[in-house]
Amino acid sequence: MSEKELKRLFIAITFHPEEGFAEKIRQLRQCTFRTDLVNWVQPDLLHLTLKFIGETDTARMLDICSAVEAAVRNVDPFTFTLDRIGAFGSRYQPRVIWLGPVYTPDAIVQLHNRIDLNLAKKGFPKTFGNFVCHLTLARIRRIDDKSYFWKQFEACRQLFSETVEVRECVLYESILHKGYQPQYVALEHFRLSGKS
Ligand code: 3AM
Repeated sequence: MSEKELKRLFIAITFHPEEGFAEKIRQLRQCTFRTDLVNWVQPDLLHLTLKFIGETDTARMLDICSAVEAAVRNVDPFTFTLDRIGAFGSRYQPRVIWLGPVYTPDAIVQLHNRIDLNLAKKGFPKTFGNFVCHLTLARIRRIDDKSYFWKQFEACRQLFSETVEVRECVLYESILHKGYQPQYVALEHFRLSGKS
């Protein structure tokens, strides 16, 4: 029997930064020092994850594609705003700096739910816990001066107001490179076809 080919897969919405975004990130980066261990995500890798699928036999790609196709069928494209920064982890140990919406539109929650449900029907495990709509900006390994970090972070609360136009979902392969940024390869695009 031939060996399985595995790919690390996830479904996401690609983020296309507007002019001025890089400058806002530069300001936000002043929360951390050069000596801290923080990996800022390269702008061209930014995305909103809708569903992490994980290591998957490529023989199952057809099932994934038909599940996502069905999930986006008859769904209208929509727009929303990313205007809130947050951090996963605790105040003592922040782990991820993210950008999300103050008001999460129902449309994105429904899109996540539809994809999750359709994949579950094909035997993929359902996502555990609530879907938190966010764009990961940085992953933190160590911050030495946390009070400085939080003070600067608070100063950046009103910094962002980024428009996201959701016209398609993308099936990505994530290729991990030890010590470097991952590589994301777009394998399939699924257009939100609209109701008419
Ligand atoms: O861009 P974010 O951070 O939202 O965190 C990973 C990233 O999402 C997430 O999948 C996206 C592409 O790598 N991810 C990685 N491993 C995961 C796991 N085991 C995971 N999500 C859930 N469970």
